[in-house]
Amino acid sequence: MAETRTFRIAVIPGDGIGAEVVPEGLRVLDRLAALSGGRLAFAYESFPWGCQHYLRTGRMMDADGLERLAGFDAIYFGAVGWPGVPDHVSLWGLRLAICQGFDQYACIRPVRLLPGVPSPLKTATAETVDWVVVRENSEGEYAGIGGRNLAGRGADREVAIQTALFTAQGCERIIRYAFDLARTRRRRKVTGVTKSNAQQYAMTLWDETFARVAAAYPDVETEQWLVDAMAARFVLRPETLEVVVASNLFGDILSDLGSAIGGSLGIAASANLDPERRHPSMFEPVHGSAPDIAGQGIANPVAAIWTVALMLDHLGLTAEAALVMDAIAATTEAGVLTPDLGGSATTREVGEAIAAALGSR
Ligand code: GGG
Repeated sequence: MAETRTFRIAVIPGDGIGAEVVPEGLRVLDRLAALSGGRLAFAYESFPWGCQHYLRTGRMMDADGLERLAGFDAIYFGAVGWPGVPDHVSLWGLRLAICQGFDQYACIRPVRLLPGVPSPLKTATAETVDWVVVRENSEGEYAGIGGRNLAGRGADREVAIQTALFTAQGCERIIRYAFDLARTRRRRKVTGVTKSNAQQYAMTLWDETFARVAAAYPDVETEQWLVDAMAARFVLRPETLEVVVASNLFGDILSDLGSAIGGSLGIAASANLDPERRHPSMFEPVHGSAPDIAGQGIANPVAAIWTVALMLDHLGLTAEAALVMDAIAATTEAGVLTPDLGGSATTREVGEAIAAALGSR
């Protein structure tokens, strides 16, 4: 019998529905291992980090968190944020601490319309809604540089400065990543997105870097768009999009819009990659902790399971990743959907249906 390949996965369910959807992703991984005839195994270690941990210990993750995560093959993350802990404390203390600490500079967010899923766009089809947002994930508007001062003069005279940081190297590496990704897609096309008419320093650096990188990829079609126009284009001409590369904040906003066009935030998956593989990469659904539906067992696990497919791809298990995507599509096509998509299935029922569809393929 072939030797078993064991992948070590750090699991951080986090807050709210993170703890409900992550088990469904693990169910799918376990099913793949069971179907592999001993070829594959996944060894998990779970970390209880998140807002409850913060309320108990004063930290979103333990002080040696990065050291403990460093030896894993991948990190599987749920969601962060819970009422009672300020959102900037929870985000910086966990998700950003890991993404920035491990220099996971490429955040990959595919946008697709799955079979059987209704889109709010009446013209949307699987052919017209199929692109990837590449979000810069290490600097930009998330550099965390700034401060608040002068509150002593009265609340109405306080000042705040929040500075974005754009480096030529930071721009170049994410734009190169986008071009390399475009070479693997049906159309070789990259659209760079900025707001360089208003942001004349940082975003012109991005635009000029984009033009320089583009010159090294003559086989790839390119465009440079302003973010406001790009938001409208997502809705009006989605069929013209293939790989969209944008700064940290713009990429985040555009990918939420893309998720909504794909039917629901409950579907959208993401990968926070260290493409150079110096550190483990982290895989998480795009959605947050959704306190409004947490605990009801109705959160959509598709995003978390699609995220598993992105993780498998990164681990070199491309056939298994394709199997997971096929199983998701078979399940949505069969109408096994959670309430956000107009169905009545529970989180667990959708997870079980996807795991079962793996075995029938
Ligand atoms: N699973 C993603 C998640 O929990 N996101 C929380 C959030 O608020 N993210 C904002 C951001 O990363 O920009």
